[in-house]
Amino acid sequence: MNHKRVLRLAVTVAATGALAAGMTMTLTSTASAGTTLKASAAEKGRYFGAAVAGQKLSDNTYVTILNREFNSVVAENDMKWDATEPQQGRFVYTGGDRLVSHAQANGQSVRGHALLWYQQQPGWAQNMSGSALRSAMINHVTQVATHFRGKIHSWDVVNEAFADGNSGARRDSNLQRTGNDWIEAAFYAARAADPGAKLCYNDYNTDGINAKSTGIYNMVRDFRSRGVPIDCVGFQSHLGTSLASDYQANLQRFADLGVDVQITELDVMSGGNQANIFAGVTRACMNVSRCTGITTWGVRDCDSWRGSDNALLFECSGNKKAAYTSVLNALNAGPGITPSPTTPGPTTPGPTTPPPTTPPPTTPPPGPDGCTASVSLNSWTGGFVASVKVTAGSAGTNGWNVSVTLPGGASVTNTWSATASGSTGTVRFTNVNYNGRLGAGQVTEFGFQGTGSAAGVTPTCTAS
Ligand code: G2I
Repeated sequence: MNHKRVLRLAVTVAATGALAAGMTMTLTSTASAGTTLKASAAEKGRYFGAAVAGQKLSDNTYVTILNREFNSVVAENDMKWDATEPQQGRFVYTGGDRLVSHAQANGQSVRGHALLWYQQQPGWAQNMSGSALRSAMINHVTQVATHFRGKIHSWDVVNEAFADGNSGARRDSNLQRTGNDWIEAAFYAARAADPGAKLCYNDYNTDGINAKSTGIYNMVRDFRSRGVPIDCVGFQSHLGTSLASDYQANLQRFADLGVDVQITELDVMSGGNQANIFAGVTRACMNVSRCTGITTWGVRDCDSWRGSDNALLFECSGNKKAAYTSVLNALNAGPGITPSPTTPGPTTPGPTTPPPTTPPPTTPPPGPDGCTASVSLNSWTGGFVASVKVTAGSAGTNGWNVSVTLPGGASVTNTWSATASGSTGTVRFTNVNYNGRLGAGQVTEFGFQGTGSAAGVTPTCTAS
């Protein structure tokens, strides 16, 4: 307890100093004191994830770290094309379903990886071309995204479609040879199959402003301008011994196109700079308000595809490495995602409730300004997907409800990260178990899909 009081005092002093220095700053942008990666990321409105190899889910040391530190998971291999459709039209979801169950039991969200990729295709697809391959690949996207519908936070719809080097062009592959529009066709198919999932393009060697990242940037800009349904870009960030000085600027230029960005497969060569590079990547993500989460590609060094590079945050024994501490500190020091403009962050000293990962012994009263909600709509003729941001007021929340009144003829058909009561007229959405407890100014998101039009809906948030 004393320890917490000291930390709060330190936060107050830091905030006062910054205000005195004339900076625009809210309490959400001061230091916090999470003690796990997931708690510290969540305090800043982000997730912290790991790639999971299905066979490791029976390893106790591995699972203990996974559940203690990570609130997002992605299948390292189990949702790829060769794993999910080994023979054409025969779908196998054993590994993917096992990971989703693990995630749901442990309050973790799931990234889907990857619907289409030139590697790890089943043999039958490798041997296909032309219109037969085009229909097989779109069917694959539709079937897999439909199977996991409502369970995936973000899908890597297309992985690694750009060439390395200076061309900035598409990579040659059997997929590319079906026609340059294969990527947008895949995004449209994924949106139709799972309208609630964020749809991402994911690639490597995009760790800064370079020819390859610029090629991708131009594609994303084109997609946004033509309404192709892309919501996010993943930066794998398999890194060596240095970090490009424009790493953050590169994330920011994509964010400025109106997409979220995520660090999706982070690992870093060991050596003198490892901890600094991990911290630099984390800081860059925290400094970009649309950078919604970081995933490391594995849990411990010995789980990594990079073998002797010792590229991750934990030793095989489970011990935390220096890089772990540097990431945790960077998460704690980073700004939170800025609350929406209608919700100025509190400028007075901190929350009197403990941070969200430490359940308070008694239920604190609802905060003076409860919570606020804002909605962003993705609409088409006859339907819509609504993403709702819930921002806690200065006392945080133990739970929340958001009500929306839909126009006549509109109806909610699907909800994620919240529970809906009712489907027409006034519909009330209540937090699920892992996103009800929010720290002061913290943001969480849920969504719903519907038929009809939701134009003009205004959400009302109530905290408990
Ligand atoms: O290559 C690193 C990553 C680059 N970005 C996309 C990711 O999907 C990719 O992950 C790696 C996995 O970490 C490896 O585990 O993708 C590799 C495939 O290209 C995965 O390796 C494969 C082996 O090639 C297979 O022989 C093996 O059966 O892992 C399989 C399962 O252990």
